[in-house]
Amino acid sequence: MSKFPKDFLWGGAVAANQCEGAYNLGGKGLTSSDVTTAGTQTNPRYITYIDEDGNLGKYRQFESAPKNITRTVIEGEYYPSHVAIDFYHRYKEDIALFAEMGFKIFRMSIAWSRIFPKGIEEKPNQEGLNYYRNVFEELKKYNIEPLVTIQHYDVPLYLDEKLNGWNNRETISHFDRYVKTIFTEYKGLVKYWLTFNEINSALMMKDLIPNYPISAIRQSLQLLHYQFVASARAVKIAHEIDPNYVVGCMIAGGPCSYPLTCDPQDVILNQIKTQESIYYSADVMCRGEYPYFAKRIWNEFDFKLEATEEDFIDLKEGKVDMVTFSYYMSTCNTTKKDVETAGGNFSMGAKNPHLKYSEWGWAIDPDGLRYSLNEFYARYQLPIMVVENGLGAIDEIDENNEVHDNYRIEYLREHIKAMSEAIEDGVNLIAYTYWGCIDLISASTGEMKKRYGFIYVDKDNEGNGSLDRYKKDSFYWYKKVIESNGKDLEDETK
Ligand code: BGP
Repeated sequence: MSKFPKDFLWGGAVAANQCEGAYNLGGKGLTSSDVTTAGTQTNPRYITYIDEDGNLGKYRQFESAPKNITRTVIEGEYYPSHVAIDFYHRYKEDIALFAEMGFKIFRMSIAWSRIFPKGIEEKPNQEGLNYYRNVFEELKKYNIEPLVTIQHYDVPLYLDEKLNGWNNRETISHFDRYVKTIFTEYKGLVKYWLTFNEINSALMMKDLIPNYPISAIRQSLQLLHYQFVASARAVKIAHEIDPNYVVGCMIAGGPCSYPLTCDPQDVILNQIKTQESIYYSADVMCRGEYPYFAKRIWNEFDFKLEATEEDFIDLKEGKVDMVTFSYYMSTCNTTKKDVETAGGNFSMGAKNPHLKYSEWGWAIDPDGLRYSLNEFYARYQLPIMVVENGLGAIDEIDENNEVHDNYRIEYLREHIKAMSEAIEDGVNLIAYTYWGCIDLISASTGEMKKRYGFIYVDKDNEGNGSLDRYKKDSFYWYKKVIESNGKDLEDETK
């Protein structure tokens, strides 16, 4: 007997800036991704700009920008988002492949700058609205439910440059207009929405970047407040427009970091880190108010929150309907010095001697997924979706255009088992969208070589390739998993 409920939503996930391409077509405005070059596992990505005197330059992503510059596209540089995997033109072919696997749900994002090219216009861009309508209608043809992220690391560049993006309270009103537009436009076509992708990642940068300035931490805390308010307002607007809309928060990583040792100091540190990186954000969005430990965090960074009475009312009235999160790995915290550290998209932490690591150094920990599901459910008692999980690996395509990715099948099988255990534990898990169900651009490195997909896309790190699609072994395997509702996890390719 399958442990998964019969209406469990199996599917996959992508994001606009990592798959669409067509960065300047259909009236779309530039976004921050469009001025970010490709990196590798060892080389950083750069952001390109022009300064006041007309000189062109670039600075490392996540580092502070030079003064008086305008971010811009520079000829001769390679920007992976510009063509990506050209989902913009090939969505019909790709959706047909998802349907062949039996997807019930497909997570994608809307690029804000396709709807409002600069972010600040009064009227939306009709071509952008039409594009997503066509995609949703195509999904509907196959009874695939869209799950739409409203902002997936993709702010209109103009709004970011001129208004200072989410550092400015004014951005909330532009976001209000954006969400009102899409909630009205796509009523009846979309049911599930996520406001901000990995909203809590803003607070993880300080552990990722050495010597991260305290002023940047304060800035992140304020920026997060504006996003919390914008998200809560979006929940309210959604419910006013259609009471059937289900809106979720999207948290990076589960609450599954471990103390490296049983030294109480490590345990306390681990608790503090989990509060800071996960619950600070998730509590506001699920419970409608800042948690009791928020003041300690604010005091630690000597931070004074700029907030209005109305903000707190919005937070209270705009609690999310479900919890969703991305889960790739667990981490370890310790007060000990000189420990080996691990890789990861955000929180790296100490290396766990009990776990194996991916080619990119990310811990592989299916039990951590079961643990996270239980922790989230115990705390919020809301329906849960795992909206990102997957293995980024180097795939080899052979002369028959086959990819034997049994390592991916292995990864996935263990994580599906963990989810089924969590369901048996009593967790109300309703959906699973595997990240990068079709190969796409890596968010952290900008590479193509780091592949997650069930579908291989012929393209390399430099942007060469036919963009043709090929089914990997995992494609057939996942199809069987969906058909059997998570019961048949055997790998016959072995
Ligand atoms: C998450 C992002 C995704 C995605 C994923 C995998 O943090 O929400 O956009 O890319 O990580 O990371 P990467 O692409 O760096 O392998």
